Amino acid sequence: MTENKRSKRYLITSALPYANGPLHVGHLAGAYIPADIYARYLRLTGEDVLYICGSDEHGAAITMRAKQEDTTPQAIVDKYHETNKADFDKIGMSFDIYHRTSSDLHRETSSAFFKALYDKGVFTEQVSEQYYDAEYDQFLADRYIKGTCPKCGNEEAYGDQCERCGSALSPTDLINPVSTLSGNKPELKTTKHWFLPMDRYQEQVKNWIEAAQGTEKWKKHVLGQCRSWFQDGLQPRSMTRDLNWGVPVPLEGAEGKVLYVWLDAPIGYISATKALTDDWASYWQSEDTKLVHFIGKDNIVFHCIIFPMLLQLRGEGYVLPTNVPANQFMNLEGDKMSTSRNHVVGVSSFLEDFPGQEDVLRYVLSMNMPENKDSDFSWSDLQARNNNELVAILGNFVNRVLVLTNKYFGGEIPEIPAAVETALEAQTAAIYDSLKAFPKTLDTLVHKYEFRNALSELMNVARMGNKFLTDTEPWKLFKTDADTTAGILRTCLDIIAVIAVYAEPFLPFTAPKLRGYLNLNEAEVKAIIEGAFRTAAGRKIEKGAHLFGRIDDAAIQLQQDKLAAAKAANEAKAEGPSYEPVKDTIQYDDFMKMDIRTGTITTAEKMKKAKKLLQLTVDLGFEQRTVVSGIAEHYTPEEVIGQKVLLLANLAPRKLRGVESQGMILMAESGGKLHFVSPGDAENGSGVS
Ligand code: B3M
Ligand code: ZN
Repeated sequence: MTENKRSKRYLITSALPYANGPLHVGHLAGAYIPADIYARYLRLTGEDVLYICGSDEHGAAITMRAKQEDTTPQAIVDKYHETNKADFDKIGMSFDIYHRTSSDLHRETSSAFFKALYDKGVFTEQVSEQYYDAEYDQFLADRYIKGTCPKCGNEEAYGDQCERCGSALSPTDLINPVSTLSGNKPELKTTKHWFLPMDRYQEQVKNWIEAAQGTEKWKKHVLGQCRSWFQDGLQPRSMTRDLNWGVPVPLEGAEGKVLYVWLDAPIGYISATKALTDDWASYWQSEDTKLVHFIGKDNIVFHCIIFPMLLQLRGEGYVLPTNVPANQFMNLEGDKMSTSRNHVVGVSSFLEDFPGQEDVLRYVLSMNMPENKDSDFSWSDLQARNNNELVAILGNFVNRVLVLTNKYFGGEIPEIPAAVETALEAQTAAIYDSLKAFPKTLDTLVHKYEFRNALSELMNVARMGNKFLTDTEPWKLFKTDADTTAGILRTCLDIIAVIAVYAEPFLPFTAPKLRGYLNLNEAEVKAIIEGAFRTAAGRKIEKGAHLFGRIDDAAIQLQQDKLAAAKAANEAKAEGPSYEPVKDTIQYDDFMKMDIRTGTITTAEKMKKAKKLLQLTVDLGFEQRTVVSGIAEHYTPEEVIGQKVLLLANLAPRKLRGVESQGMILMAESGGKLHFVSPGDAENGSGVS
């Protein structure tokens, strides 16, 4: 069906996300939804497909998170492997396996892969000066060191890569490097590592990439990045690290050293395939396999140059990628997505706020996919696409056809007289020509990784149906010509049948509903793919339901407020604590009028219809006081029992929600939280001055 020879089997991978934090919509738009569309489409059209993914559980990103959370790397990866796997599942990612690189199988596979290359003399052993943080007694590689990128001046470049210009770096390339552990200027210390002399193997990779363009054109920005690296000249890169978390280097004298995460992680695709099937070699070591890596643009050098270089050097017939259709980045409301700044839309938080609307998110991300340039996710766009496209076009068309078919014909299209068929042919010829041409158009776009255009073509089929229905007005015609009405609805059902089949890769939660409304079975799905299906008389058509619901302004405003609150919190954090100006000067005598005493809270309870107030009893030693305090949004009653406090004891009593409050507890406000000011070990009733 496409100009390229069809492969016998497809091996599809998505970048293994670091198991160090939750997934957000930018991840989905980058490396996961495009791959899932591709895998689902290939399965739908009868291809042999393996779709591989899993957690990337080594590297500095993990150990730094463990340090931040004062826990172990294993605890971090265990937590986020599970949550990411669950989120992928909830959003319909159809991986054949979601594996993990902290598994024994992966460690054995990557260790053996390294050893085989070592035994072939691929690496050079180098004792060199590396940056070292004396305070942490740790060498600094990758994310443990940052500084100014020598290529673009980005002051936040990491030791292995600059995320702004994409340059592959080594720590010693950085200008003004600092340790991300201590913040200190690192010192240089000698250490031994095994380097991949990429300069030595540049030609073989470069030649392969140029030759690969003859099979399938790579995206311009991908090819451009690779060519610019070749232009600059590849440099030797260390394939081992002084870290205690990762795949131990399987060599004598390599204690305390592990494989570089970007050596072991891509091998994770192979170990995951091994975990999935004993037949893994017929995918990875066969020239009939078409390997396609789906990634974000920051992973290009690793998937287009380093990993293919290692596969070439490994030999054993390992397949090299036919294509690496890397996506660019998706921004959020015009700003780069950032988990650390909480400027993200989390996958799980979206699904909590919009339950059952997985396909709304998939649709919006697909229509905005950053296939060749950065794109932007905005809440207003999500609302507009949902309301004006999914609801108003696809949902509306399907619902009207199902309602009318049930209303006029009890859900079963009757026999249509031959004369009516003939008369209708003139009106519907163009529609059936479009339906016949659509699968080829879609196939070409999907095989060119143009998923936005492919989904637009699918939506155009719904637009065509909607227009046909509106133009023919069967709700008016039925009164005078039931037979023609049946013919019109039958054609609309034929249109819906095509949508029901080809929506599967894009809207996997909606497609089964559509197939259910039309009672399409597997054989009929195949017939539709072969273009040999028409809705025959007597087919039971279900009443159906609204596929999508409108999203109102309030729901969008809530999300925009969440982002604004996160932004404000970041700004507050960035500016450091903001201080209230000191109040006007008072005289000593003014202060001496206040009688502040120490006390202990002995009872506490929430007050009815007053979400901010707790009613407390404070023991002053010489008496018990009832106090109403505005701390209910910061503490539960249980949390404050036994709390030592400072009480302004000679404040005039006042009624709050019907309770007389006899004094005021002194609280310190910081970072939006209220903190008790504790008198330490002073006895209850002690005077404060
Ligand atoms: N974990 C980087 C990333 O999450 C890395 C991908 C590995 S794919 C083998 O963007
Ligand atoms: Zn740079």
